[in-house]
Amino acid sequence: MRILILGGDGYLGWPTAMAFASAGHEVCVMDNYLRRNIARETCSEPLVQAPNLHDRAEIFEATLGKKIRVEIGDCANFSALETLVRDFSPEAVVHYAEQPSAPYSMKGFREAQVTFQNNLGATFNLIWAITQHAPDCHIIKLGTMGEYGTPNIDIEEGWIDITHNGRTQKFLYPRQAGSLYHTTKVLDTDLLWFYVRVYGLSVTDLMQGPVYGLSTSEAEIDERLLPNFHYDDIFGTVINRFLVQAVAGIPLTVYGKGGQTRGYLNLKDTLQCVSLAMQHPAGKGELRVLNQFTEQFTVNSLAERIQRVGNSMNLGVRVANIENPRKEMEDHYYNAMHTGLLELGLKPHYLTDEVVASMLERVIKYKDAIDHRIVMPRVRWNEK
Ligand code: USQ
Repeated sequence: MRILILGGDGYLGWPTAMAFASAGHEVCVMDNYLRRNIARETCSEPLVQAPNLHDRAEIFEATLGKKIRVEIGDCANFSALETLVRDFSPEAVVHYAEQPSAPYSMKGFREAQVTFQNNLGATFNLIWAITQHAPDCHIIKLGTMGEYGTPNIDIEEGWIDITHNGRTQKFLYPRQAGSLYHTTKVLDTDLLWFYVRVYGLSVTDLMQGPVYGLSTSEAEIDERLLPNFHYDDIFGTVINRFLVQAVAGIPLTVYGKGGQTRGYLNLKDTLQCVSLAMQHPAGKGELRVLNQFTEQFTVNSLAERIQRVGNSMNLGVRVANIENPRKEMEDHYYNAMHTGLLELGLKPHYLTDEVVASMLERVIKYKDAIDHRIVMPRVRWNEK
């Protein structure tokens, strides 16, 4: 298949590009280096600096013998995206091209504006480029479990039947996100749903939880192909941060009471999920929503697990409940459905002690590169 990956330089985008190319697909990636620029601007560099996208593609071709076409360009610029869609004529598009950091989006007006314009602009332009030049193309959009927030009822898989005054209809499950970043994903979903109804697009919205992991099978072949592993407060997701903190001797930064519950998944499972969505496309005129995570944890239970495994490796891990920089519930009900991807064939890689130990081992290799200054939270939700 011809697969276009938007945001192909990212933590998820690059491993996805490699996985599809090594499976024999024709892959083109587009990226504007927004994450790299924000990382530089906010001193949030990854643990290991990745080669640029052209170099990554060259290394990949030299080691695996498969090509990945690279386009450096901005999806929020319609003519750049339209030209590529017309020229490449994708059969599927994976849309990761969004500013992915909740803390960055809450830093101030300029950061909120960048997030808003980039994320909504990219999604809007993609919809129009596909409508005009590749109307049969399946759009696989990375949404987030954070769109639902933490409601006091079970979270369904995208849709809910509502009975009101004796009449029943299916609606998108209510969304109430906890950051401007997460809110842009809610708006993306609404845009997609509108254009699915009007133009009969075929869309899968993957509501993904926080991802963890340092490697994928293609990256094992050459270290220069590793995903961008962030542990700072801006781009680092909580498990990745805790792994680095455990190795660096920094007490694990549990925000507030630590009862915040989320659905998590291994990076390897992100690749499986996107591939399963691709193999089983949404129908025409369908917005299919799949909740993409494999296990639910509280932040406290993650910290306890990483502490226990770290201590068995003599790391002397400590845990500290620090003031929560975010506005979020620290103790709440959470029960989210996630059967859709399992029914499509997902075989989860769970967060076992062995998996935690192997991730810690890998971080230990790069211990000297850890920058202690970028670990503690630098952004507060209620400071403007
Ligand atoms: N947390 C801590 N300590 C830390 C970092 C985070 O207690 O040092 C807590 C947060 O307060 C939150 C939970 O851990 O309650 C998860 O935080 P996170 O930073 O791992 O995840 P989040 O900011 O929600 O965003 C990440 C990705 C984002 C993706 C999202 C999925 O950066 O792109 O959309 O995970 S979800 O959270 O399901 O919306």
